[in-house]
This record gives sequence, structure tokens and C-alpha cells, in this order.
Amino acid sequence: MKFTKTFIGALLASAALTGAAWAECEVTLKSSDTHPDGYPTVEGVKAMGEALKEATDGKICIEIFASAQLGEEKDTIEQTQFGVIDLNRVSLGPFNNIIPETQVPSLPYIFRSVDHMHKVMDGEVGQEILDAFADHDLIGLAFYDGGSRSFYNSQRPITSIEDLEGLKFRVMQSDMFVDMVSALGANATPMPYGEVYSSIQTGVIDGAENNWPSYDTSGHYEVAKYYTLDQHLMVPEVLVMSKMSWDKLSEEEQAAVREAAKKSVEVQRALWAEQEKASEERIRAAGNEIVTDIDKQPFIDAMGPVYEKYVTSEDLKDMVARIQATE
Ligand code: GTR
Repeated sequence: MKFTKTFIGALLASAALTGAAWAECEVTLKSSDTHPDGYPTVEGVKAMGEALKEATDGKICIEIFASAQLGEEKDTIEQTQFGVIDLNRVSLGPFNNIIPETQVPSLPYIFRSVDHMHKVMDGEVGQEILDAFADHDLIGLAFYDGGSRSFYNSQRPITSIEDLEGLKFRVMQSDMFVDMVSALGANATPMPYGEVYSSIQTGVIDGAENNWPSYDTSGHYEVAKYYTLDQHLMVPEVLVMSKMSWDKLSEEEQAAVREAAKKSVEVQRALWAEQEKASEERIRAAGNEIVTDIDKQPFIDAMGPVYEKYVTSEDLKDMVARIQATE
């Protein structure tokens, strides 16, 4: 491709403008996301950045590194703990092995509906989970929507739990998800998100599991044409800040960060609902085979051993009971 002088000029001008925009801010928080620009989680953090800049009279800005530019989730979490990355928008899944409280909303079929999930995550249980990050050099700021996750694969339509037998699925790097897939009679391989496409393409795995927007924007729908809406997980997304970066801010600025994060939740949720529909439409139009009519009860019944293995302490049992009692 040959670039015209005007095009290069425009590029330089926009680079200079972006540079100037950051330069105006005394503090620029570096934020990571595995998803591309335009994805609801990225747009949510952008909204937070605008709110924060306004609240601090232009002193604190957020610069987002989308599309896993700073690495895969598990690695970026470590970098956030070390203060190399200031903010990180990730799934709760990769925290499961280090922060037990994050396992609870990551349990299969724990939420009855999106409304139920919102009530729990916006209430005291959600706050307790955000607070649990503090023991791990992180500050939990807010939860975003991540829809329901269902299985997709390249081999065959899954119309019942029996159809899962023998298939190999990628899961997030969480032991609980490995056990979840085993309990359903399939095999699981934990793997970073960025390796899933080529692993399905080359037959290393048969498929993975995710929500509509991720199935769409990752391109996984191109290599795994069968999607069954068994909706086994409804794992919230979380926005965390490095404790090291947090400690550099004044109390007033910390309050502004919390407030801006909370404000962005509304924006993200609205965008999420739109994106779910748009992604579903695109994938259906692409001709993928979608199984909607699936009896979930056998899937739910198979999850007993997962709850027994992971919900062990009194605190976690109590949290599960409170979630189940939430109307
Ligand atoms: C997506 C989630 C990402 C990432 C990904 C995965 O739904 O938004 O943060 O966790 O799933 O499966 O790795």
C-alpha cells in the first residue's frame, strides 16, 4: 500500500494530538484489555477515563492498550500486581486460582438471570469480592457485564450433555473450569485467549466456550461453527487497579477513581446489551449452527462435584447461600 502525503500528514497530526492530550495530564494510567477497540469493556474504560479526567480537572487520564498489546490476562494480572500496568480489565476467571472469593460468581449456573447477577454484584457480596483484591496488591474497582458463556466446537452440534463426550475444550486458566468441563464428560485444556483460534484451526482442541461478543470478535466462530446455548457460566468482568499505582494518589484522587469506575458501569452495560445482539446477528448470518433448544437440567445436575470441591470454607458456603437467597 502506498500512503499519500496527506494521509501521512493526517497521521502525524493525530499522533501529535494524542501526544498532546496525554501530555496535558500529570498522571496517565496505563490500562490493559484483551479485547479490541470498540468492544464494550474497552469502551467502558474509555468512559471511565473521560469521567476521571473531568473530575480531576484534567490531571488524571487513562490510556488504554487494547487487543492484548500488554499480554495475555494471566500475565497482565501479575504486571498489575507489580505496578507495571496501572489498570486492568479482565475476567474474574483468571483470578480463581489466587483469590478464592472470585470463584463464587464464577461457579457454573450460580446466577438465575442477568438481573440476579446484577443484584448480587451490585450488592454486599459484590463489594466483599472487590475488597478481597486488597490482599493481593490490587484494588477492585467495578464489575462489568460479560454475558453467559456457552460451548462452541468444530466437530458437531451439541444437543445434549452426551454429545460433549470426548471433545476437547479450551478453558480460561482456572482449575475450577477444568473440573467443570470434566464433570460434563469432556476434556479441558487451560490456555490463553490469544492461542484459541489457531488451536481450533489446527485441531489441537475441538472448541472453547464464551459469550456471543467474544465468539464473534475473536473470529472463533469462523473455525468452530457449532454453538450450543447451554449458558453454563455467567462470569462477571472486573476492573482492577494496581495497589502500587493507587498508593501514589491522594485520597481525593482515589475517591475520584472509584467514582469514575462506578459511573462507567452503566455505559458498559448498555453497550454490552447492544453488542450481544449485534454479534448474535452477525454469527447467525454467517450460517453457523446454533442450538438454542437445550435441556439445561442435566448440565446443572452434573455440577455438584464442582461445588463440593471449590465451595469448601464457611465463608464461601455463606456467600453461595446469600447469592441463592437473593431474589
Ligand atoms: C472473554 C472475557 C475476556 C477473557 C476471555 C477468555 O469473555 O471478556 O476477559 O477472559 O473471555 O475466555 O479468555
